[in-house]
Amino acid sequence: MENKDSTVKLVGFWVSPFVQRVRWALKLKGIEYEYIEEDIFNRSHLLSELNPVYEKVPVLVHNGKPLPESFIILEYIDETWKHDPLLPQDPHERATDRFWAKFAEEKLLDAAWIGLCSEDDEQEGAVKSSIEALEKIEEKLKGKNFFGGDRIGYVDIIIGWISYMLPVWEEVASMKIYDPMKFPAITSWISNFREHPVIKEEYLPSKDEMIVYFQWRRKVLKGTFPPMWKTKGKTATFQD
Ligand SMILES: N[C@@H](CCC(=O)N[C@@H](CS)C(=O)NCC(=O)O)C(=O)O
Repeated sequence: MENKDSTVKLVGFWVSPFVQRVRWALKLKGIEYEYIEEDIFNRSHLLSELNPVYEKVPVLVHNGKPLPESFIILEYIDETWKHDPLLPQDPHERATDRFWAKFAEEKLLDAAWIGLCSEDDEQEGAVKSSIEALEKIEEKLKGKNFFGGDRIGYVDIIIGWISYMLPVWEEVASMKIYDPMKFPAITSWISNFREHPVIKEEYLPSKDEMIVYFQWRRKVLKGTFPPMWKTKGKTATFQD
């Protein structure tokens, strides 16, 4: 367990799926930490100091040393507190997990976010692309409780947002990406993930608050992205 002299702080934003990953990882490892809420629309000096390159949350601060970017933070947590590993030990399996995490981020999260913030053809393209990504994830999850098998791990945490945030984006933007009939493996993964004793206990933003927040984000961001389907797949990212 956590060394008494070590301090862990997490700078976050209540509705960020990237911050949520770090919360889950810390909880799965049983690491105590101080949570510091940041107003990302009125950034503090603290965030600019801790993450001068991107000025985004999450930032993990371990013994005074800051680290940004959810993927990197998750790996750092796994390497620092080795019990209850998130990534497999075998190098090829580790690399494969990283592949799926990257795939899900670039092909699903980014596309679904564009879907949330667009309409008409642009939204249609984003929805199509998101469904194609879900099809690949469905194949990968077939016959398994979690991504890596029976234990929850790195990829589950990375794609965990699908289990509670994707339905909100769909509702807010009147789009349909996830169909439980078409994606039975993802459906059972969602229930395994949400019912996991540690995940179940961790904070999640309420659905009502997410709806209000994302309605506002959609309104502000609609039409502000460059047409993604004309830029060779280079997409705008969450919170751009
Ligand atoms: N790739 C980053 C994305 C982090 C990110 O986009 N964070 C958003 C909150 S959801 C943010 O801090 N936005 C503030 C801004 O863009 O100024 C990660 O995985 O940590």
